[in-house]
Formats: sequence, C-alpha cells, structure tokens
Amino acid sequence: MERKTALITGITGQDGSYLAEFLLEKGYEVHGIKRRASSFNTERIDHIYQDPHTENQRFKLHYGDLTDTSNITRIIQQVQPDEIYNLAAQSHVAVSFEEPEYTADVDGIGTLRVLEAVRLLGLADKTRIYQASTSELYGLVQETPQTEKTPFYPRSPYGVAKLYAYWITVNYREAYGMYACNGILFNHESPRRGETFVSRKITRGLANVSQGLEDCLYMGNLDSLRDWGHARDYVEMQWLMLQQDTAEDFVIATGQQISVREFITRAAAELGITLEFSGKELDEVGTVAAIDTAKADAEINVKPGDVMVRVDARYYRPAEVETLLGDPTKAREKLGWQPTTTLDEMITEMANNDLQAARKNRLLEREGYEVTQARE
Ligand code: NDP
Ligand code: GDR
Repeated sequence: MERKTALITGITGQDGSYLAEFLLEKGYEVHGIKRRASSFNTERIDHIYQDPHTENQRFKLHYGDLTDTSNITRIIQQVQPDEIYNLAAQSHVAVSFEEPEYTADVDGIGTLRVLEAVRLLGLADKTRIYQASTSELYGLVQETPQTEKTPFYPRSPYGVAKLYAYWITVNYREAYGMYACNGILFNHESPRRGETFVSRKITRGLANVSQGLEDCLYMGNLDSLRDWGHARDYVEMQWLMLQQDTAEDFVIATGQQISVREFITRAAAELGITLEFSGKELDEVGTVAAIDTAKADAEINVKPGDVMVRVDARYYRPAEVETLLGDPTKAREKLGWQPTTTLDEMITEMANNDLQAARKNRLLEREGYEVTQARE
C-alpha cells in the first residue's frame, strides 16, 4: 500500500505533537507547519525530529503561518497531502479578548485559506481535511449535555472565530463535495498542555508552591465546569474522523465534568496535600488542611494553615463559559470512541510530571544555579 502523507498545521502545539507521533506510528509521512520564532519553539516535537540528511525522512517541518495565504498554498502544493489536520490557532480564550482581530484572522480566515488552497490546487477529491472545532462554540449553553445538534452561542472572540471556521468547513463540504469535517472537541489536557491553560497552570503552580519555588497560585473563576479528557485519546479520534466513508462532524468528550476548584483539590491531593476552600469570590482561598506524609515529597515546603491558592480578578474573562458537558454518543457509535485515560489518571500524570520538574529546579537552586521560570 502506498504511504499516506499528512500535513499538520499547529504541529508544535499540544495536539499537534501527539498527532504527529500517532501518524508516524501508523506509517505516515508527516509534514508540519511551524512558525518562525526568535527562539526554538519545537520542544514538544524535538523527540521525533528527523534530520533532513537521513534517508527516508518521514517527518518534515516547513516554516509557515495561517495568516499567509501564499505560504499556505505553496506548502499544500508542495506536499500534496492526503490528509490535512488544521490544528493551528490562537487557542487561548482569554487572550482572544486582548487580540480579537488576530484571533479572527488565524482561527477563522486561516481555515478558509486552507480550504481554498485545497480547492484551487485541484486537490478537492484527494485531500481530506480535519478542522479543530471546539466546545467553546456552545458558549452560553442552550442544552445539556451538548451534542452535534445543540445550537451554538459563542462567548469570546475565539469562539466566534471558530464558529466561522466550523461553518466554512461545512460549506466547502456541501458546496464542493470536499471531505472536510469538524471535530467538536471538549477540553483535553496532558503534561504537554500550554502552561497558561487552567489544568497545567494548576499542576505546575501547585508543584512549584509545594517545592517553595512560588509563594501562591493565583486563579480566576473557580466555579467554571468543564468536561475533561486526555489529549492522547482525542488525537486518535481526529484521525478516525478522516477514515470514514463520508465526512461528518463529531462531538468528542468524556462526559466527566468537574469544576476548576475540584481540579485544584484533586491535583493537590496527588501531591499529598488536602486543600480546603473558604471565603467567597475574590476573597476565596485554598488553605492546606493536612499533609499526607506517606504521599508528599519528604521536603514539602508547605504546612497546615498555609494559603496555597488565591483568587485574582485579572484572570476573570469579560464573558465566561460557565459550564460544558459533552454527549459523545455519536462518536461512540460510529467511531468506536472510548477514552482510555480517566480524569483522575490524567491529573495524576500531570501533577507528577510537574512535581518532577519542580524538584529538579529546587535541586538546581540548592546547588547555586539560578532558576528562572516563565510566569504570567
Ligand atoms: P496549542 O495552543 O497547544 O497549539 C496551537 C498551535 O497553533 C501551535 O503549534 C501554535 O504555534 C500554532 N499557531 C498559533 N498561531 C498560528 C499561526 N498564526 N500560524 C500557524 N500556526 C499557529 O493548542 P492545542 O494543541 O491545545 O489545540 C489544537 C487545536 O484544537 C487548536 O485549534 C485549538 O483551538 C483546538 N481545540 C483545542 C482544545 C483543547 O482542549 N486543547 C479543545 C477544542 C479545540 P506555536 O507553538 O508557535 O505557538
Ligand atoms: P478554555 O480553557 O477557556 O476552556 O479553552 P482554560 O483552561 O483557559 O480555562 C478553563 C476554565 O478555567 C477558568 N479559569 C482559568 N483559566 C485560565 N486559563 N487561567 C486561570 O487562572 C483560570 N482560573 C479559572 C476559565 O475562566 C475557564 O472557565 C480551552 C482551550 O484549549 C480552547 O482552545 C479550547 O477550544 C477549549 O478549551 C475547549
């Protein structure tokens, strides 16, 4: 059988890195688009890098940007992909309020650029396209749980840009018969999650505070509820959606919903810390109630009574998505979707990963090396 070729936009991101691993494992030739940056930005894919001088190189990177039509068109022309996974996006909801126009350009029009390039290059019959759609489309939810039929009501410039991307994908499918589909994915996390998304901010922040590297973790809305899963499971569904007889849109979710506060509590428990919350809104704090000495790091730097978590209004959003809960029945029935990692297993993996990193930094500090970590 001839080797398939895939092109991943957003390959340097969380999902892009897991998907690239997955497709390489399946025998694909994998091309990815990375942005030019002033320093290396390929940390998540360095372990699968292949030197261009090696024979049979199956992993290739191209410089590019979804705001650059000629660049996107040229890369697609050169690669002639069987499958395109359009994962690139300004994917941070809070940042989209700060950069609404850029977010619209990348997340909305960027998707059009990919679809239009495929069409104009005469690849409409060959190239299948996956669009990274999102549960943020539901925003102010109109029904619970959310299915493929639930009406959309986005609540951020990010959500609105992704709404355009969703519909332009449907439109190219209907207008030009292209195999183009939307995966409406609910929140999915991993140790590779960007450090400013809530899950990773929590596991990294708590690990740092527990090791004495930070004083306190400052959070926004603790009440929001999310349906959480593991990114490794979700990228497999992205691939499966492109292997069907006809292109359709699918909700991918676990149906496991907890609040941000509960996520914090469970992540702290992984570090051997029982956290208790008290106070209201901006005055709410998470205080250490007990330390499980059998579980906690021997040199843990917090004690009962210490405040580890505080609320800071700067992390609130101008409009919030309070609750999301997905119904993945269609994916289960048609794609055989079954997540392999539970929410608690994911929190354990993330908390342990960040604890290892914090321990390493503490050791370095103790040996007299200067340790600086990006914060915001
Ligand atoms: P990340 O933020 O981790 O990755 C985004 C990727 O897009 C990075 O590779 C980033 O490059 C790249 N990118 C950003 N702007 C541009 C641009 N202008 N041109 C080209 N590339 C760009 O996101 P995730 O991996 O978590 O998500 C993947 C996709 O799925 C996104 O579209 C996101 O909106 C969507 N999604 C994510 C969900 C989740 O819970 N993770 C849920 C539902 C949808 P760089 O590394 O240089 O920043
Ligand atoms: P979300 O993810 O907005 O759902 O978008 P994020 O992790 O940023 O926020 C989840 C919820 O947590 C609340 N929150 C905080 N969020 C952040 N980032 N930082 C905080 O300090 C904080 N405190 C509370 C938020 O208000 C929110 O309610 C993610 C992205 O991956 C999108 O690209 C994707 O489309 C959706 O998930 C599905």
